[in-house]
Amino acid sequence: MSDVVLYDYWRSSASYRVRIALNLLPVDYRIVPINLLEGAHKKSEYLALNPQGLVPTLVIDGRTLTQSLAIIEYLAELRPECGLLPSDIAGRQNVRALAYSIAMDIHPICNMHVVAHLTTMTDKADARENWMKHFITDGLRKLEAMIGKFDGDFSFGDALTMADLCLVPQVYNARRWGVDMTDFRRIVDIDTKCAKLAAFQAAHPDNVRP
Ligand SMILES: N[C@@H](CCC(=O)N[C@@H](CS)C(=O)NCC(=O)O)C(=O)O
Repeated sequence: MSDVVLYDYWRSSASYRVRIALNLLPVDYRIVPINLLEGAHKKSEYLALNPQGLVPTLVIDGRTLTQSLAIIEYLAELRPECGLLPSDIAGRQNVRALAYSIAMDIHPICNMHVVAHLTTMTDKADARENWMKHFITDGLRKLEAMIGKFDGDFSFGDALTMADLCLVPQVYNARRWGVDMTDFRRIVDIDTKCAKLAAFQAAHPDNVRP
């Protein structure tokens, strides 16, 4: 049994990012499911690992790591040859800007506890769906423009980077909420290319659902 443990929720896009990174490196790991719908992330045992009460948490090298992008950067520094972060300072800045536009601008306002709070403030039955569609569409439009500055098969050139590890779970989430993807040609194209890769397939929520 692997010593590397990922505390994960199958539908969590932050967990999905880390699953792809682990598969790409590759690092052998086992998943401990944390069921967000049952509140497992708020139990004291889990809070002892991750005081924010968010998934994912990765235990690796005897360390307990939180925050998906900080985890991916840890893995990228552990194995620089994986190329998840480019070797040059300007390339790394570009990749982080793309990744952060998803992980720090779209994801937090569409998070479960944020949207749950929204529904306590309105009686509108479609408030949750409208909120998700609005902010995901707005964020993806901006991401499409950012990616348009770079040529290549993936978000930043012809190699996979941390930006693609954020893009694919965000697209999964967008489709789940019924976002119209017609205007996001580059994003859809990158997602299609990634979907052909084994590391992405193995990380897909349908393949890790407990
Ligand atoms: N910035 C954190 C965000 C983690 C996060 O928000 N995870 C979500 C699932 S995608 C979660 O645990 N949500 C629980 C909640 O909203 O109560 C990261 O990237 O790890």
